[in-house]
Amino acid sequence: MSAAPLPAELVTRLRAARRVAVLTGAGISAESGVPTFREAQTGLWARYNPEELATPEAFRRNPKLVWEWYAWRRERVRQAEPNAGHRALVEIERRVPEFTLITQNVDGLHRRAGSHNILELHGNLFRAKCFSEDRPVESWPDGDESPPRCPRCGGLLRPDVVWFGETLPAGPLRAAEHAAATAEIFFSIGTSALVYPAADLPFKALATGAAVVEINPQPTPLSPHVTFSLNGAAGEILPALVARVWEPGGQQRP
Ligand code: BJW
Repeated sequence: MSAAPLPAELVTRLRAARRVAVLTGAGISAESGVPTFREAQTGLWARYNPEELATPEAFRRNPKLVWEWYAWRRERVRQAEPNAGHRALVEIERRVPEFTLITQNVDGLHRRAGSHNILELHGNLFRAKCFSEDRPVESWPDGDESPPRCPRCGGLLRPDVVWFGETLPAGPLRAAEHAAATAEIFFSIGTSALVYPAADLPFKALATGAAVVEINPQPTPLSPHVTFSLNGAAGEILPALVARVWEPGGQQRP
């Protein structure tokens, strides 16, 4: 049962919708045991601020530290499984004719859950690229060197993610902006809505007349602007929404 009541108008509009776009952030993976970006880190990493590690300057200063932070995060994600929130988005994609899943997450859990039309705006933890040449590498040696070296030029490898001050991949960003501007319903799920240009997407959707739905247990800077605010965990609210909209017998009594 959902923590928040599901507005009847949202249920009706989602049932009829032909174009839906969804923006996800770290909160959707929280119920898989993956820490969100801005929550306090634990263990070895507790004394570091993630915003100060996710920059090219941090990598230049201390490439080993930054590489090892990402190696630690990769390991945590490897041990995690997609949760009910990820799976509910797979169900929505099956039912809506044009569905775009825009994610800021680098954990790959949407794909592992079975989503198809995914735009990864901030890259992926499981890929690496050369810091000097800015070109992806197919694989890298898991040997003594940290970070490993680029097999082409011998430069340092870095995770293929988008750090602060770097531009987002142009194709996925353009596609995300198009999906936001043409959606009838736009969901912002599990994101603090602080980081641009992703944080601008719900406003692009609002500007073209979409209903914007936020799912988050905490208010964000987007909250005052949304059409429907569902306060609670994505892993509870999304399956309840799918059941209510599409499953016979999933209709809630008023
Ligand atoms: C739950 C839950 C549950 C918990 N269910 N919910 C305009 C204005 C001001 C600044 C800028 C601007 N345009 C650009 C900038 C600069 C900068 C920026 O936005 N800074 C802001 C911080 C102010 N942006 C950039 O630099 C971007 N580049 C760019 O714009 O290039 C051109 C340019 C450059 C310079 C100047 C101007 C233009 C690049 C941004 C790249 C962000 N990269 C990161 C790291 C990726 C790799 C990694 O993971 O290490 O992406 S930062 C980090 O934040 C990560 C995330 O994807 C991103 C968003 O975080 P997210 O997902 O929202 O996570 P949290 O932890 O913040 O929030 C979790 C939420 O979940 C919370 O709200 C919880 O309540 C909720 N939650 N449990 C549902 N169960």
